[in-house]
Amino acid sequence: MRSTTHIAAVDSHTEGMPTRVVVGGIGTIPGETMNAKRLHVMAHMDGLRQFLVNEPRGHGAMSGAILQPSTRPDCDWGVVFIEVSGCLPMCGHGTIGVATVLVETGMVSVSEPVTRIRLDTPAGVVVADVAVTGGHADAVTIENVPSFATALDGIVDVPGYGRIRYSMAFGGNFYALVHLDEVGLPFARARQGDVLRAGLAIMEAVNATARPHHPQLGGVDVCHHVEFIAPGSDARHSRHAMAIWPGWFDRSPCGTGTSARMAELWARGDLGLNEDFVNESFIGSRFVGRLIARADVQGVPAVIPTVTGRAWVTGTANYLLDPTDPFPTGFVF
Ligand code: PYC
Repeated sequence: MRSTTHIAAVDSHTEGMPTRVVVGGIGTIPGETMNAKRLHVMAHMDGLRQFLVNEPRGHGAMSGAILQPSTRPDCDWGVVFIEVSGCLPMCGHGTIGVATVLVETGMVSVSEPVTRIRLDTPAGVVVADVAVTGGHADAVTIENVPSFATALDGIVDVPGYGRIRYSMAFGGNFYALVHLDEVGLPFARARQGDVLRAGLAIMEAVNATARPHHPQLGGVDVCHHVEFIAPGSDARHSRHAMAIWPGWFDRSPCGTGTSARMAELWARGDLGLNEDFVNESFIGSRFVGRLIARADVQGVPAVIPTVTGRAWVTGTANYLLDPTDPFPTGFVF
């Protein structure tokens, strides 16, 4: 066996969605803040991201998190989120996976019944409260970054679909929120190809005509997620299909998408503080969300969401690169 790269990971899934938690082999990524590290990975280390998430080591819906020393004195660990679509500012299912791995591997000091972990993410500090019994992480509640809506009931012209009504909200990433009825498709996995095509067309049209922009976070200015809301959803219980660039669906209920949806419902006056919001994924797994406080992002009214979900460790692995491997950064199929 020969290898020029050797990366240690603990693999997990959060309500069906994988998080490959990188625990060794990368060293400290340059950058004064976690967002600077994210931008550094995007500019100079993208081959490493691709090596970890693309086939044959990953797959078309792979996601991960690179653990880093925190850049702030008030956090336990730093995290750079990676997935097939790039490096996210924040990832809810990924944070739940990271917190579970940190507890179950003893990489944080564990206390029962709750272990609090403060994480330095590119989008800001995220607090994870892990419910622990006998060393097992039973569930994780994350307190996410300030979330806000930037458009309610906007209209975008989408080639092949016509005028589509959408809302835009930030919950750690920007989300176009679209009722499935708008594109005339059923909430059915059998039609996932059609739903995905509609999602990618909406992303392209929104990014061409009304590209979102975060007022504080550098390099957060694109919509790569369309949350298609299923018929019958309301402000207490919603089902959705989360279409993500360049062409896959979140298997989990999407923590940042749940946060964005709650921010949108709050902006409409349909969801108040301290009310439960159940969000179901395309595969039927669930997160429970809550808005716990108001906030302000440079004059934009915002809310602080919490999201509760579960993750499970699925394996430990060492990912190697043989110098004769013809696919050093893997491939997307
Ligand atoms: O859980 O926030 C999330 C997420 C983003 C993309 C995939 N999952």
